[in-house]
Amino acid sequence: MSLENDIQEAAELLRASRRTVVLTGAGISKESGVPTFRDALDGLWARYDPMQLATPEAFRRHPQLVWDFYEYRRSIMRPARPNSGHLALAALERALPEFCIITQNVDDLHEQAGSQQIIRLHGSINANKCFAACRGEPTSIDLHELQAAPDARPPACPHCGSLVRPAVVWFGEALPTDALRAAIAASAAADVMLIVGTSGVVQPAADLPIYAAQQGARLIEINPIRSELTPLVDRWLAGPSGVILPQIAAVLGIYA
Ligand code: BV8
Repeated sequence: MSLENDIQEAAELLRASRRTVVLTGAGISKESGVPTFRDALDGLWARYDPMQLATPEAFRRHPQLVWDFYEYRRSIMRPARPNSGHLALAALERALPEFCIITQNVDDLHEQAGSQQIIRLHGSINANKCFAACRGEPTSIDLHELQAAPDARPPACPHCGSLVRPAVVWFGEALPTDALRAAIAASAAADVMLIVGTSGVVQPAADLPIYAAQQGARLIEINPIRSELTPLVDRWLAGPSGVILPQIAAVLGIYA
């Protein structure tokens, strides 16, 4: 089937869908200039594997290196703006009956694009918390409120003196219970799941399409290349989400 026919069919499935869920990964932010998790990072960070840095063990062992890694990624994300893929999803949410995004991403481009119903599986790179969770999990820390040594890398928790860390879910850490529970429930109730820009490698997010398919949902993947999830889906639309999502929305007469 041609890509044009697949886009038409995807639009028809969305038009008929009462409950639509979108699982997004780093690929949807690629056209905003945010490298995906598996893109080789450039400069100083080219020789590091994010998988080795995004862990509590790495932070315990090399707190300044891991803190600097996140400051580097924050510096890349700061100027990034939503691309036409993010904007198309926000427009689809406004037009379709029940619509939510489950994101693996730690950037805030879905929020910037105007999406409202967002389940964040892996936290936010723009937030920070106490590594010791001294006032419960999460003990959120606003860097602007730090009096003592705000430029320390990493800063110290103003309550207990422990290290401040990015409020993201590292490998080996449990996902937020409420978010994972909501994501599983939304996936199991969906008529259609769009799977956008994810390699489908990271668990337990990669299981969500299985929950959807088990309850009869139609799965539509948007990714320029095959992923671990492609064998599961009803339709794989091979291309960039910043191009394909607006085309799907346009078939429905929906424009960002
Ligand atoms: C946990 C925050 C348990 C940090 C991230 C089985 C069950 C449970 C766990 C495991 C399991 N097997 C293995 C595990 C452990 C591990 C895991 O999954 N490892 C993998 C590598 C095998 N999982 C965990 O550790 C999770 N925790 O399960 O805990 C537990 C329970 C109780 C108590 C204690 C512990 C935690 C996982 C969360 C990790 N944190 N992010 C940070 O960002 O720094 S995940 C991180 O990687 C990203 O956030 C992102 O979510 C993920 C990368 O995935 P993608 O988003 O898919 O990105 P990727 O680069 O891989 O792919 C991009 C895709 O986009 C590509 O396919 C590309 O083709 C496509 N693309 C490119 N351009 C475009 C495009 N698509 C569309 N348009 C384009 N233009």
